Amino acid sequence: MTELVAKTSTVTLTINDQTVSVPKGTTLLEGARQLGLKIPTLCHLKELAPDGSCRMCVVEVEGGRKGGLVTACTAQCKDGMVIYTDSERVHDSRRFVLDLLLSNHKIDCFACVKNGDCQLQDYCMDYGVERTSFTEGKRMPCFQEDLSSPFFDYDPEKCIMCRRCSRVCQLRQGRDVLSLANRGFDTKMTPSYESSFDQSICESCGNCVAVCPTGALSEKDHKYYRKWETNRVRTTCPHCGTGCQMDLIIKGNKLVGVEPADGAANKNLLCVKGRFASYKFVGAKDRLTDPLIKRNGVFEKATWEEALDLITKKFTGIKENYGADALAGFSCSRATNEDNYVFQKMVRTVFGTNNVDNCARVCHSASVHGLAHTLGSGAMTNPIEDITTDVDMILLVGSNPTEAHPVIGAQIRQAIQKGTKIVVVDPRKIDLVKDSDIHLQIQAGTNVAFANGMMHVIIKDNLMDQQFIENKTEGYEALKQMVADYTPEKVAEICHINPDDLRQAARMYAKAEKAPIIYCLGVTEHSTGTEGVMSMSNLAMLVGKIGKSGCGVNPLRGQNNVQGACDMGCMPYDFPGYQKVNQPKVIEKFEQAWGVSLSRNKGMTSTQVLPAAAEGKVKGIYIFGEDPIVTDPDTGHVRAALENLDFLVVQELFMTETAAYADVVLPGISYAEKNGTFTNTERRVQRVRKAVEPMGQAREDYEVFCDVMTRMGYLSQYDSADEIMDEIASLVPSFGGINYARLEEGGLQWPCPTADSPGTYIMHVGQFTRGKGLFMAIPYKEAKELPDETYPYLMSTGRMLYHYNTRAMTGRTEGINQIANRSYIEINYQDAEKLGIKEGDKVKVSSRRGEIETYAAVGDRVFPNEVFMTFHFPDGNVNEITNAVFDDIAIIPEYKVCAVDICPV
Ligand SMILES: Nc1nc2c(c(=O)[nH]1)N[C@H]1C(S)=C(S)[C@@H](COP(=O)(O)OP(=O)(O)OC[C@H]3O[C@@H](n4cnc5c(=O)[nH]c(N)nc54)[C@H](O)[C@@H]3O)O[C@H]1N2
Ligand SMILES: Nc1nc2c(c(=O)[nH]1)N[C@H]1C(S)=C(S)[C@@H](COP(=O)(O)OP(=O)(O)OC[C@H]3O[C@@H](n4cnc5c(=O)[nH]c(N)nc54)[C@H](O)[C@@H]3O)O[C@H]1N2
Ligand code: SF4
Ligand code: SF4
Ligand code: SF4
Ligand SMILES: [Mo]
Repeated sequence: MTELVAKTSTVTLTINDQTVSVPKGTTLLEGARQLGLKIPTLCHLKELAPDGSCRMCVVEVEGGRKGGLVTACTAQCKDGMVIYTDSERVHDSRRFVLDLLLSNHKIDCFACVKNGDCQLQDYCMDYGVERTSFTEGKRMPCFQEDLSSPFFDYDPEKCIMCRRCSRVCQLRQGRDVLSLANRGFDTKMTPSYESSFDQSICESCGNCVAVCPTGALSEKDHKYYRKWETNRVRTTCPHCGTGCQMDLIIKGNKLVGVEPADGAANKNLLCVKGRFASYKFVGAKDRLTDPLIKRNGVFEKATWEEALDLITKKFTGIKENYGADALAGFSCSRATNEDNYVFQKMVRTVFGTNNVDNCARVCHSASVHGLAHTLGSGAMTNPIEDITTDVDMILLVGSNPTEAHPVIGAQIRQAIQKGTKIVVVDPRKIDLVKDSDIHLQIQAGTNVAFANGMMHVIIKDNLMDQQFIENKTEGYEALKQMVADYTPEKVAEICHINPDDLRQAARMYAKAEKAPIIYCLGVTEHSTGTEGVMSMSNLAMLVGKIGKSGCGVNPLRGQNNVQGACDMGCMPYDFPGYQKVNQPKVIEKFEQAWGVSLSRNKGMTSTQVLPAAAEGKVKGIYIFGEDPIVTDPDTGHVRAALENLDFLVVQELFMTETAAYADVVLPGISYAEKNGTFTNTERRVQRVRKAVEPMGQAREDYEVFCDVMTRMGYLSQYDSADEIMDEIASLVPSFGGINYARLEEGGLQWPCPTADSPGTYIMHVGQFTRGKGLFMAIPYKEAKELPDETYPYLMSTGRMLYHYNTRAMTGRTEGINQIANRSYIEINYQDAEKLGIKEGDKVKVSSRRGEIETYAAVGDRVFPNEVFMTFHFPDGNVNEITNAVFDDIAIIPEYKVCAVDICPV
């Protein structure tokens, strides 16, 4: 039987006198490439079905019909075929194609930014086509250039109509901005309705530009370099947790551009931030280049010696006078695993406290705690590819991936195009709503009620997976009793949705074979965040959709390396690898490995450290790459905390608002200036590679921590980042098989316990990490601050596509600011009318914490009586007015609900 399968599933043929066996269904193009033969293509894209329109890839089939020439991208390999890829006839045909293309191409190579970086030019050289022979009747069209995008230019006269751009935009980015307009000689590739890019729905991802084989679409910054003057370095995007792979383009010691690479998570796609906002900030003029010491309220340049001596003296003094727990460290989820590992080691070994945390606290700490409690691991269960390929439906809860994880968003759009159904659970009409089958526009803060309602319907309709529940879980009876109360009618009232929509969504999810839950901060950033997360795992376990392909509970982690910062133990309760600080065996293990005695005290979360500082219990904080003045809730309380400290150190790329409060500011270095690894949302550890030298006196972040450790009496030194990874692997069982040599071949998904482990694609297969999956019966609780007469609007906060968190990086990319440069508040038409507010009007938004001014964005994206703001902009920073109340378990702030009032200014 197996032999038969083997026989029928491969075919053997001859290509250029070489014999090759390939799986049935392989195209001639793929078959030839397997032999290392290069066949030219202009319209082909490996991720999409063959187009066969440019005819550059023709090859000769011996004895074939139509003169024996076929397009290699569409023709399949057959047994006994004899193929020639470089015969005279093939060359003649290709020359004819190029000749025709040139007849319609503005041959202006000297003035073209893509000179030397152009496939058309390369092929013309290869095939000896210097000019077109179609001089008679040659068309010289006068199409206008479109320079309206802040990031790229379009010159239609260089377009060869290969349709790569429009196919990528439609079928991969899911946007459909570009199409061919007009007919005959007037045919033109153009943004919809012959408008310009800036007037279209273009998202500036640049994925069309990346595939354009000519100078028709080119990056604006390509003006500043010629391909032959540059080097490229493969690395990982420094923005969101998708973990896209990309190449930095380097000229001299300067980054001049980024191009997408074929990574597991992105497969040659990037979003606007990776593509256009990842390089300019690195060489920004206002990068910190020297240590700074504040003297009489003014920062003065200092030597590393002076700065490190002062830090040592102050921190040692605080420790001696007030005890180790008067010190704390906030680590940087933007920095590498290696930096984060050494940072928490510094806090634990020389500060002597477990007061170490990272921005996951204000982000997905609820996922880390909630999923670890119910499943045994707080990480995303299934990989991105698995939950966006061939799944029947997606349950998307409180996640706006087309803006916050755009390359995942694009893959979800691709899935929808191929027939995947999607239920969007979000208080706002996010972009994916228009493609959704059901939109449950629940009121922010009601996730638990929504999930209980879903489970009520599933149990009532007997759609649960009884066998899975019995064999693999515990706690079901209590859950069943609890959700019995949550009738669709009751839930509909709490969530302000239609009960039938809820019924339909529940049935759709339960009946689907493959259906992942994908969720994000709409679930976690609540005073009931951990409960919301556990409600997601309840739901998935009830229908047995976990530990299986195309299913699972999938928190999309936010920052590029927030998964890593947690994995590396930058959390008060966990050593690296989630090994618990409260377990004596674990402490002993780390004491032995690190050769010091370690604190047995429970550490504080960053959200507990700040109030403790305000009370004078915490006296010294070391902040590594975070900006809590901008990003923590209720800025007033953060200010009070930082002002009350005896000593604050901030290690940063820029003079941030938080750095302004520091006593010592140390210059750190960015992802492009260091070697290391980031771990993306799907647990994939990927390399970050040094592309340029740091500026001024700035040094490796981990080296600075080592110096502090050494000065505080614990000798510490690493020669390189890979040495740190080896130490991590020796202490963290799930990293046991990870090292830089293996990472050269691509990323590895932890758990990867041994050198021969391929890593773990899907978690909880067969058995939960915890043993049995735990159902938690969770009743719905209201958010802590709801609208009332004084503050009648429910405000939620979150993100937009173009800016990233504090804008430390995106704000230093001019094109991004051209598109979005001021804060805004999304408000419903009805409310705007009631308040006499028009689009773009300046408004005052106030809460119990304070007031800010911003501009109205009037529409129907939000529900009446609800408003939404982003926290990206320095004008009208919304965290001046958000509510610093917390979830009891993860101590995560309720960024997603507070009560405000609005009035015109
Ligand atoms: N462009 C961009 N991308 C980013 C970032 C960025 O700043 N800019 N930041 C990164 C980071 S750190 C993170 S953590 C991620 C966050 O990524 P997301 O969580 O996707 O982003 P948010 O906009 O904060 O919130 C997501 C959605 O939750 C909805 N929501 C609010 N309250 C509720 C609720 O109670 N229930 C439900 N079901 N939905 C609710 C909001 O309407 C919003 O559409 O993005 C990462 N990616
Ligand atoms: N209202 C509201 N507020 C929110 C949220 C919300 O939804 N609503 N979301 C919250 C969430 S999810 C998050 S994650 C936080 C994010 O909050 P933050 O972590 O404070 O925000 P970032 O802009 O990511 O700041 C990272 C800083 O690290 C620096 N940096 C980057 N790389 C390096 C490096 O390699 N070395 C050094 N030394 N520094 C580096 C950058 O210059 C930048 O200033 O914001 C939270 N705040
Ligand atoms: S930049 Fe992206 S969204 Fe805009 S046209 Fe190109 S592929 Fe489409
Ligand atoms: S703009 Fe570029 S990618 Fe698009 S059809 Fe023209 S040549 Fe092809
Ligand atoms: S999706 Fe995220 S990781 Fe990918 S390019 Fe955009 S910001 Fe970078
Ligand atoms: Mo985040």
